[in-house]
Amino acid sequence: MIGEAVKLLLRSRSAIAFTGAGISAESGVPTFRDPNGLWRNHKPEELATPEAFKRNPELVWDFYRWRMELIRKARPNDAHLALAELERMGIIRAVITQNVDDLHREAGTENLIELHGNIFRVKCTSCNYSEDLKKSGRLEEFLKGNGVPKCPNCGSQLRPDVVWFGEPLPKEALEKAFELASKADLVLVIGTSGVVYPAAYIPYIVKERGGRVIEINPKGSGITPIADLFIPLPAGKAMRGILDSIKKTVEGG
Ligand code: BJW
Ligand code: ZN
Repeated sequence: MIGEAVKLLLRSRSAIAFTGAGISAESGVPTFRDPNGLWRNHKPEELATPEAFKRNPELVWDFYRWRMELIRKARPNDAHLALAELERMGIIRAVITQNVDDLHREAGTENLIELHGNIFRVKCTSCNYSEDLKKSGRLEEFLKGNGVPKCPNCGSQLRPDVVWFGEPLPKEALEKAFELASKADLVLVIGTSGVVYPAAYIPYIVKERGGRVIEINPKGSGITPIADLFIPLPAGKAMRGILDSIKKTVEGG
């Protein structure tokens, strides 16, 4: 199976990767819909919708501060690192992620498209203020605070710069993702349940245009029915195997 994936990747000319929460599971970041996932204890409609934020912004901020703390301590795993290496080798063109955890960037992926935002960015609910807390150096200060943070520009409530249910995805990111998908001859789908749209259209677009779909996930997903190759392994293990084998092939030949 790994051998087949390697063959397809080496033959491809415009491969992309499409990732979800499962790629960060081995970094200790909980997924959403697995048995121990985030939605087991928290209802999405109580935390990940604009209505929930209006109703109880304190609760929503408690949830996001807790996740920021957890994600801040996480490190990219072999799967994030392998994708970055495959990009440097010219084998993968871009990583399109649904994740907000910044781990692809930390791993060194350069052409990264974040469809659902980034948990380390905040934006104002009234004006167009936005802040990258890692870049501004205010993450520590921010995490120590409590309650609902206020906009330094206009005093309104700040919110996490992530995409909640019922909200549009960032236009530029979505357009770029669809464009890449429509030109890709292969997509490596890693660790997503493939049930959240419009993101989940990406593998379908690749497939429709005649491209191959390789899926890595210990369990089946909404994408499995269209996968040309399904690798039922954790992301780190599968990607380590793929990268090692590609390196051997490239160096050997
Ligand atoms: C491993 C592993 C290991 C475990 N290795 N793998 C069309 C059809 C139907 C519905 C819709 C549709 N279009 C829109 C909708 C509505 C809605 C939607 O999709 N609903 C469905 C759920 C029914 N979509 C929206 O509302 C979107 N907005 C929108 O459409 O706007 C339209 C609009 C236009 C103009 C004006 C106004 C509106 C927005 C969706 C936003 C999603 N947001 C979240 C939260 C982000 C912030 C945060 O992190 O808090 O995004 S929800 C959550 O789900 C998060 C994820 O990115 C997303 C996907 O989850 P993911 O990554 O797949 O994780 P899991 O947990 O589901 O799966 C993990 C997988 O990993 C599993 O398969 C495991 O087996 C696997 N795994 N260990 C590899 N070691
Ligand atoms: Zn403001």
